Amino acid sequence: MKDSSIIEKVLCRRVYDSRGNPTIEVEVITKSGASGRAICPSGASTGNNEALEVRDNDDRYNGKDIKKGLDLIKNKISKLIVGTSCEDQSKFDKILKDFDGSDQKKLIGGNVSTSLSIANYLCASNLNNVPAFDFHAKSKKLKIPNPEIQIFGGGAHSGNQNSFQDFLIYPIDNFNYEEFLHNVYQILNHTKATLIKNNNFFGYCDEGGFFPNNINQFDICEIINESILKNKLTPGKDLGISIDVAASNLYSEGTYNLYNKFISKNELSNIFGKLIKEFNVSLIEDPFHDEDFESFSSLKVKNYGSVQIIGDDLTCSSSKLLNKAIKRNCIDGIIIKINQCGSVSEALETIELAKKHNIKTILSARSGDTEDVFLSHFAVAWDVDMIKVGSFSRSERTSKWNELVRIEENLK
Ligand code: 2PG
Ligand code: MG
Repeated sequence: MKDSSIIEKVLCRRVYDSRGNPTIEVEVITKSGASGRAICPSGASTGNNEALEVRDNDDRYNGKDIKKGLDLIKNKISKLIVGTSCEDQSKFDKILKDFDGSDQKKLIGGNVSTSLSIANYLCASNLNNVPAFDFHAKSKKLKIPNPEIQIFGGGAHSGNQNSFQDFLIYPIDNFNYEEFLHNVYQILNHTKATLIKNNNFFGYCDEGGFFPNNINQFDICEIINESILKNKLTPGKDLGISIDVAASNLYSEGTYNLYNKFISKNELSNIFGKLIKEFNVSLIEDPFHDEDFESFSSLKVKNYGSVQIIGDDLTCSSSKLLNKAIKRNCIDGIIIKINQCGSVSEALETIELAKKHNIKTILSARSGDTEDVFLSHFAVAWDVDMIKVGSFSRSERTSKWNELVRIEENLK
């Protein structure tokens, strides 16, 4: 172990996410003065099996304060970490995992372990003077992953409206990043003009996409398709529409509440069929609630054309759940959120398993995110297929798109 890599100090503090909720920032500092800093993001539509957040549940910040987490880091965890090498990420993450001892980071919280784990990873990359996008890179030919960008929000990101959660666009094939961003800009602005013309512009959801007021999934996709066409591109050929149903939020006791109408999983499945056949939807994330592996699998088998089924709440970035989904032939792709599993090592394990089985990997931000840009770096270094960070507005989103602009300059 290099002496310079030995961790000397761990600092932590309360900072705030894009919803103004308190969250944890950690700094890991080595003897030689190298450091790494990371802020943990936070989800609103969380999967049942994801790592739990440690929150104070007292009268500050509506119970959402994270002082307990900060105390844990200061009084217990830093003692276990100081003196180890920041270059041994698996050992670092194992210390956290063993200290916690549960499946869902019940004791230390996914928010504590994620901020520590990422800060350590960035510390090692800084120590080695290698930018994070190139640190332990998984491919010799680094590239910008295929971006999916949100146009409309909904669901838990719109005050728990009973609608689908995300409507996004992505380039179907080879793409030029700058050109794609320009197209997104045009499409967003055309969409906004349409909403204003129809007296239906009601602001934005948590991730910066338009708020869907009295328009259903078909209306929304129609507006997006029109905006794509207006921009002289062909929906389904140049740009695809991807949706995140986040169906667990709509589900209760055997039915799905879509715009206050209670429908069965078969009726929901028929809606997907129509969206795929008539509205150019080609990626569907979490079409059913997160315990219903069977319906994921039958939708995948039915296929309705060439749609790809993506697991998010279903798989919670866990290699165990991914294995289950692979065995049952449930998904074509998986969302990876580091704080769903709680560490870099666990996220990487899931990504590797997905790649081995030809499952598309999509690295994703959370709806409560921050100015931090590690995600853009990891998406390139870990050679994932796609990146999803929300809309093309709000700085916690554009910070990541902008960082990819900077990274791209270094890939040429
Ligand atoms: C999702 C994410 C991001 P949240 O479900 O994919 O859109 O939302 O962070 O609220 O889980
Ligand atoms: Mg999702």
